[in-house]
Amino acid sequence: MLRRSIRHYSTDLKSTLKKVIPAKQELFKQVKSNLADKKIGDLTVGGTIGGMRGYKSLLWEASVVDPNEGIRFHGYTIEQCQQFLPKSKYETEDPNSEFLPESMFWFLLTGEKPTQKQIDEFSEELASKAKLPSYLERILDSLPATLHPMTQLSIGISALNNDSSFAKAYEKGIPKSEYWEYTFDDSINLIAKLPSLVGKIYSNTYHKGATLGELDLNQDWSYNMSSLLGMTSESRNINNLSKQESKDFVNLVRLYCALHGDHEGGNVSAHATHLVGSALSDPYLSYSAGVQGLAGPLHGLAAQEVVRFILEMKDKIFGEINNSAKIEEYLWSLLNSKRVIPGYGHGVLRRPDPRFNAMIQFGLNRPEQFERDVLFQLVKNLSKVAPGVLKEHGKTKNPWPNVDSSSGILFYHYGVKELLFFTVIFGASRSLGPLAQLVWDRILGLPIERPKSVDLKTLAQ
Ligand code: HAX
Repeated sequence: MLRRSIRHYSTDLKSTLKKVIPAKQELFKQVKSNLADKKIGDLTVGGTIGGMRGYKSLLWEASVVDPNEGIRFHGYTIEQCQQFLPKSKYETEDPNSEFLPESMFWFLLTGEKPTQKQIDEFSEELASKAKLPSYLERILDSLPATLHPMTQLSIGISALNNDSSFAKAYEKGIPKSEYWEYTFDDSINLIAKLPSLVGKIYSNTYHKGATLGELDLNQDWSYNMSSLLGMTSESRNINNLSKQESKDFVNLVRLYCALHGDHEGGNVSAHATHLVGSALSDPYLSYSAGVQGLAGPLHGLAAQEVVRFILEMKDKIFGEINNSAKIEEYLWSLLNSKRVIPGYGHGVLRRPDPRFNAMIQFGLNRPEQFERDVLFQLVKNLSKVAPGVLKEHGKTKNPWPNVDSSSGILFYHYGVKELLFFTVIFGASRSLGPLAQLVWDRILGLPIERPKSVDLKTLAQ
C-alpha cells in the first residue's frame, strides 16, 4: 500500500541527460566517419571460437573493466564513487552509510555527478512509480512457488512490456530521433518497479504471498526493496534484526546494487540486453533477456553457488575455518572431481575484483556483527588460500576472487538464507548499466547487432 498519493514528477535527470547528448552525438559522428577503417585489436580464429575474448566490438559508455585494476565508472574507481555519489537524504553525515544505486544510475547515464537535491527528487520519483500493476500481480500470483525466482523475475519484467511507452509509440509511428525518450521513460519505470517485483517474488516463493512490508514514498530505492523483503524495522522485520542491523541491511542493499549495476558491455547480462535491444525490442523485453543470461551459473547464479559451496566447505572441514591445510584439501577435492571453485576466476579481470574488496570492507567496517560470523571469516580465509591452489592447478587465467565470492554471505548474515534468491537481487541491480546503455543505443541510433559468422571450414583454410 502507498502511504501518500502519487504526484507527477519532473526531476532534472532527463534535462541533465539532454545537455550531454549533443557533444556525444558529435563525437560518435566523427568516430564513425573518420575512423571506420582503423584497426582495433587482432581478430583471431581463437577469439572467434573462444567467446570473442578481448574483441573490442561493443560500444559501451559508462564503465570499463581494466584487467588489473577492475571497474571504473566514467573513469572513476569504486572508492571515488563512494566519496562523491549522494547517499540517502537521512544519512548524509553517517560515514557507514553507502551511496545510492539511483545515484549510480544517474552517473552511469549522464556522466555527470548528481547533487543531493537531484537524487532526493529522483528517489521520490522512483518510489512514486514503484507500485506493480494489478495484472502483473495476478501473473506472479499464478506462478508455482517452486518456479526458480530468476524465472519469475524474467517473466515479471517481460510482462511489463504491456505498459511499454516505446512499444506503443513505435506502433503509432515516431521518428528515430525520438526513440530514446520513450526508451528512457520505460527504463525509469522498470527500475522503479524492481523493488516491488523483487519483494513480491520473495513473498510468493518463501512467505505464501504475505505482505512483508510497504512502500514508503519518502524513502530511497534500496530502502523500499529492503522493506518489501520484510527486513526493515518499519516492515515485518521477519528476521528480528536490531535497529542497527536493519539499517546495515539497507546499506548492504545500497552498496551491493550500486556496485553490481554495471561491469562494461561484454558480460552476458549486459550484452544480452544490448543485443535484444538492438532489434528495437522495448526495455522490458531487452532487460528480461539480460536477466535470463544472469541466471546462468557461470554468471550471476554464481552468487547462490558460492553460498552453497561455503556452507558445504564449513561442514567438510568440520568448522575448522582457520585451518588453511583443511581448506586447501577441500579445494583440491573439488578440482579433482572436475568442479570449479565458485566465486573465483573472471573473463576479463586478472587481479582480485575491487567489488569483492568493497563487499569484504562492508563486513570489516562492522566488526561487532562480522567478527564472530564464521561464514564471513571463512570467505576471508578462503581468499588467502584459493589463489595459491588455483595457480598450482594451472588452468584458470585469474586465480583471484570475483564479486560473487563475498556478497551472498553478507545477505546470509542478515537472515536472507534462501540461496536461489540471491541472484534476484543481482537482477534488480544489473538493470542500471544495461538500461542506461540502451538509452544511449537509441540516442546514437545504433544499428541492429549482426556479427558475421563463419564455419569451421573457413576458419581452417
Ligand atoms: N575453478 C576451477 N577452474 C576454473 C575456474 C575456477 N574458479 N575458473 C576458470 N577455470 C578453468 C575453466 O573452467 C577453464 O577450464 P577448461 O580449459 O578445462 O575449460 C580454464 O580454467 C580457463 O578458463 P579462464 O579462461 O580462466 O576463464 P573463462 O573466461 O573461460 O571463465 C568464469 C570465466 C568466471 C566463467 C570462470 O572463471 C568460472 O567458471 N568461475 C567460477 C564461476 C564464477 O565464479 N562465476 C562468476 C563470475 C563473475 C560474474 O560474472 N558474476 O556475475
